Amino acid sequence: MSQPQAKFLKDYQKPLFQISHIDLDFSLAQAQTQLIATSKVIRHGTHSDALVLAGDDIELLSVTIDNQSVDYMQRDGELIIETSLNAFELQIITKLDPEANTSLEGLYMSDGAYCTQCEAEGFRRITYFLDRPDVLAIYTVRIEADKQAFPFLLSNGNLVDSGDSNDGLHFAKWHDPFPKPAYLFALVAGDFDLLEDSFTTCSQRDIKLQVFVDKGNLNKAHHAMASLKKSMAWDESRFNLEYDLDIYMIVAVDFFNMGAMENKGLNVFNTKFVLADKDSATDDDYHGIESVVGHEYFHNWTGNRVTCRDWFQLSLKEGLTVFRDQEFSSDLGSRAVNRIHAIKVMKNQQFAEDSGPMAHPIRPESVIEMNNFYTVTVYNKGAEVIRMMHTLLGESGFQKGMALYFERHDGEAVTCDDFVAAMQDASGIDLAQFKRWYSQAGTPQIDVQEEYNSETQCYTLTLLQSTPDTPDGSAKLPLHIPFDIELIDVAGQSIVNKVLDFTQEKQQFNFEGLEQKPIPSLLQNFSAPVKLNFEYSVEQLVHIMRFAQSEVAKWEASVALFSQSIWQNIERLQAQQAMFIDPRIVDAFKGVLLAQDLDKALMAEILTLASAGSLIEQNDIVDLDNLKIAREFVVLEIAANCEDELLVIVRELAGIDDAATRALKNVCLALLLKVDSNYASLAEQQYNNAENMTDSLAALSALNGESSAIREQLMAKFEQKWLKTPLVMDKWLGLHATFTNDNCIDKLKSLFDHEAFSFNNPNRVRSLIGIFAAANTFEFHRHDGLGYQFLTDAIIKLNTLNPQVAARIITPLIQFKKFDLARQQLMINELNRILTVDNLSKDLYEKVTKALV
Ligand code: B3K
Ligand code: ZN
Repeated sequence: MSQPQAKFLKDYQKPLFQISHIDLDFSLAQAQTQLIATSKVIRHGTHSDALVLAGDDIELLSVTIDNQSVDYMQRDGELIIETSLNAFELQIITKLDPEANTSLEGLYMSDGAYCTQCEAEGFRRITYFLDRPDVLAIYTVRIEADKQAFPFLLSNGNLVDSGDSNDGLHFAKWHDPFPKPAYLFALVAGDFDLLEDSFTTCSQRDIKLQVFVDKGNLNKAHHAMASLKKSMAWDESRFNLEYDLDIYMIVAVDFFNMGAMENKGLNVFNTKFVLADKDSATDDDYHGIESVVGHEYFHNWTGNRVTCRDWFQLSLKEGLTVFRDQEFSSDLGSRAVNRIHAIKVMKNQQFAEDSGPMAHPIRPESVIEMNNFYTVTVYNKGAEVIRMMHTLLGESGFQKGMALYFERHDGEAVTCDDFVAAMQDASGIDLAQFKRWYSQAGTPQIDVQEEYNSETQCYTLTLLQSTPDTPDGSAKLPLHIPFDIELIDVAGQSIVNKVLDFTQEKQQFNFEGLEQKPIPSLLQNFSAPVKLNFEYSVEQLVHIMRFAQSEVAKWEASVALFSQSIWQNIERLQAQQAMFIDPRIVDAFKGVLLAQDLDKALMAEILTLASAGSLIEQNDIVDLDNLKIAREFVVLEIAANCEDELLVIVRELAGIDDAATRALKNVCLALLLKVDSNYASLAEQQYNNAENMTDSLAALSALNGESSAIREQLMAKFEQKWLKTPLVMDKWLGLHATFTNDNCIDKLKSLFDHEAFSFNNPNRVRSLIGIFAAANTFEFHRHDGLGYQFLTDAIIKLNTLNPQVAARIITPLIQFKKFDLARQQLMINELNRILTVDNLSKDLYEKVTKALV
């Protein structure tokens, strides 16, 4: 078999044909689904090339042009039609087998309902088409199916006709007046509970809102509906963007590869991001729902009305829409805490991707399997790049840029360059150098030196930027970096608070008239997605934690204090010296526990001590075994020295019904259990008294550090209670996956046969296997290699079942370069094992071969 080939951005060519309209006529039936697709095709320009359509895994029944049969050829995922006509009607009849489709791309079944997922290239699994985002067509969709089994027949746009047909069938016809690329097409047919509401837009149009959920879940749809209404109001007030169709539908399905999908007027969601009530969903779940509902809604303008010219431009819609959903969450909740979450994703996941074999710029230049590029780089670093433009232009300049972008490009498929041009033209700020962020992979490093001259009273910061080489070979030129700083005096007063414009490889910034050497808080708010190298002293960090104006800076300083202590202890261990923690560090954390004026959610973030996974990302190479010992030591020292304070908080805050309060209390509970396993009784008490999922789960998770009778008992109780609620059982599976115990893997294997688990369902696979590999650091990286083997066996099984999910959970295995040679070899062996699999998917092929280069 030939090896999968890469596609290159530089090879982009405009489509040779345009499809302006398409009528889809679906007959959905259990045994076979038939689709008649009738398109208006127009030749672009004067060429005489054949019409080449993409199609995957579908049975072709007939092809006609203007009602005449035509000659065609089929080869490797393509249908080639020779014709000399310049405008014609093309009709293609295909047969599909949604029941057998476990890839969850194209048309498939989720718990007895038909649904679709077409982004990025899933429409070609439905019919042969110009399946590329720069072909925008007007869709009319007729669906016919059994009335009893599938009472709801949904597609994009407005319902224009419906009724009964023969033999217990019924039909619905939908028309979407907005031309759209095929990836935004959607169809759903099934039986659901329906929550309805409405929203009146700023121009007084009434929009019908519908949330469809599995039968029996109606009471869990209210938070999603409320989030949708908030999103609609927010996009009007902050971005001046109004909804366009008369109806907006969300359908929640349990079988879904990602979080959700922004299909025009008909979003399909993973149930995880719709269903919630306080018994079954945590505070984090509530927050996640609000943010994903917002994200998909915001795509209606950033993605749907203005879409991508080609898939290399994915960040055009994703980076921008993540930025928008982050702003939405920040305007509605705590800006600092939302920022901290975004920073963690960048430092823990995106930095890892950027230093690994899959490193790519936010606009990649070559791709084998597009589904592999829905990454933290394209999404989250993409959002950081938008955020930097926002910093450089300010809110009003940025909004002018957005307005110009829509004025120029509404209804078009465009590039990242078009976006930046609109920002530049509207603001008058030169973004020529800034645009390098789109083409350079890798995490830039900024080395900072400080100097203070007491005679001239001048303080100087010298900044040096460099970006390490990445396997994609992208050029590394100096970037335009907004570098946010605060200078604080010894008394804790703020002297300077500004964003430096850092554009050269090396640049000096002088601050005159300072009577004493100030304490610098650098790269505040993570103002650019870079690594900061600056040797902070303990004293400086403690000062920043106390006095910085920015809450995010306080948190950053706490992370640095904790991390520094761990790296120093790793060195001591390597030199066979006793471990030690500077008492000022303990005091700093105690100070947070005692603080009266700090937001509880921020306190919780500070006390959530950096995970092993996030520590690994701070250095190029890591001594994992000593990291484990050093981290346990430092955590224990902090917790043990704060035992009384922790106890007070856990006792005093118990039972208070507020998310931030719960977060703080629960992180303190977890720390107490590190001090003394006798505190397990506190966790047990909390579990038994809990009136919400956040507290139940926090109790179990605090007990997850070691095996105990209480843990066993409560896990069994939880299982019994929630056995029939899949989303909650995912949490239970996740607890097993993060159990830090030698027997963890054996237990996980035995759970493959549990009724709550299925390899066919991505949520289950992520909970049991994905979380293990991504978060159970020391069990995954066991010396005997059993962790790697466990993951690899699952990946091989998923290769045929669901290649997208297989390629997603492989991430920790391809990032092996940070570890010792023995571990590296074990990981490489497993990757080689994957390479020998028959019919290896393009998804896995791309990642494994890049890792093994
Ligand atoms: N655009 C979709 C992701 C599609 C994933 C394709 N493998 C969800 C989102 O970003 O909103
Ligand atoms: Zn998105």
